[in-house]
Amino acid sequence: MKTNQLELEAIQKNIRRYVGEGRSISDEFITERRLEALGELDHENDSRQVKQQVEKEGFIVREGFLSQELVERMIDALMRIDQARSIRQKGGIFAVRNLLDVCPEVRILAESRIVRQYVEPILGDDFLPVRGILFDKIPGANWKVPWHQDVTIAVRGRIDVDGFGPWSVKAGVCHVQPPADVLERIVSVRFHLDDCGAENGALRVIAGSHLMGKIPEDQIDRLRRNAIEQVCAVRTGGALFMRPLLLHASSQSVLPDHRRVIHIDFAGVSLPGGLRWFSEQ
Ligand SMILES: O=C(O)CCC(=O)C(=O)O
Repeated sequence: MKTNQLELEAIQKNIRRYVGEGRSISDEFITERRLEALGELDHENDSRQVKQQVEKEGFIVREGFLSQELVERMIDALMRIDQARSIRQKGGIFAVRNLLDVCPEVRILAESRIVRQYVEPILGDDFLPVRGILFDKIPGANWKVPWHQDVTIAVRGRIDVDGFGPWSVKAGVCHVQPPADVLERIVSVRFHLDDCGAENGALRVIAGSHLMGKIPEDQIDRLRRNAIEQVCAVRTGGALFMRPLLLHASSQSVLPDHRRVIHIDFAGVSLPGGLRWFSEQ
């Protein structure tokens, strides 16, 4: 997406309007205006393609989704998060959970028009951002994950409802495995804040595996041995759209740099029996 000139013009227009209205200009304000400007462009054809690939293959990469300026703004915003909220390994931060609640700029991103333009064709017009996580990999706080599907969701509290379980608690937040039809109404968008290739812990995926429902754990290994994996390399500013039921894994990074990804789940379904998504507002 080569939007810089149009983006800048729209931002200038919006900033003049807001200053005229006597509103003050904060970091969050500028981020919001930049995202607003991106959302004023027409992404209809591209978002249709994204929807088709997400349905068929379970994932697609879109490079240049966020401008370099927006990436830098998001990194600054992440650095302002209270350190106590992050998850550490040997002193290094490798994850921040509940990102939609602890970083206002991540919520602004999740609720922006540009993101809506891509998520709405996939989930319909009634959807919510329901979980945000920052994943980083750096020497000292490096990690890998084996082949898996994302089968848990974060909820406000435990209510026993048919088809939901087992339950667990992560970082003080209640998690549960919902039935497959709930997971099928979720799409995850992973915004990349650093270049991420095979050496930098990129996600590896098995295309089409999201169509197999919840795969029993003892079948995952056989399945992925008989399948061809694909590496989802994404450059800084790019976004990976994926279904949570897509089989995926990631290796440790062998580079000395950050590998920061803002992972946001969007759901097009409300939960039954009084259950509520954790980040539902
Ligand atoms: O960011 C990664 O490398 C892996 C994250 C992951 O596996 C997940 O979101 O389930």
